[in-house]
Amino acid sequence: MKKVAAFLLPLLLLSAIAVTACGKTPGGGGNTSGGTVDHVNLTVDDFAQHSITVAVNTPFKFVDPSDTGGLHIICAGDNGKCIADPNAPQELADPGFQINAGDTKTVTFAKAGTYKIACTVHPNMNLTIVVQ
Ligand SMILES: [Cu+2]
Repeated sequence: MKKVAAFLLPLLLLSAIAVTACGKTPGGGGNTSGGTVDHVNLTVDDFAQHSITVAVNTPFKFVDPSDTGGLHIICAGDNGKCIADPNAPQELADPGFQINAGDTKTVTFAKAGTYKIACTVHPNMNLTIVVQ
């Protein structure tokens, strides 16, 4: 019996490591090409306090998951407040756009740069988007 346990233990440890390594990639969600992402999920895992890289002049989606999502109001800004950013897409200007669970909002960043994105409903939702 002891021999079986000694054999199984390393296997269990390896399995645990493999599961951990296959965990979520933070900061974004999804289809990547050239290091950029084409959408972000409005979730703690993907949005809050993350930084993502987005391609300039390419449609980019804010996705509010139907199962875990909720009401968000997204704008260019910081810590729950909209801050005017003349380079940001018009949809992100004060007061931002409202989005509900299951909805998707597509915007296009026409100018390269670094954008801070906030949610006026949840001041802890802060996302940095690097457009290149
Ligand atoms: Cu929110």
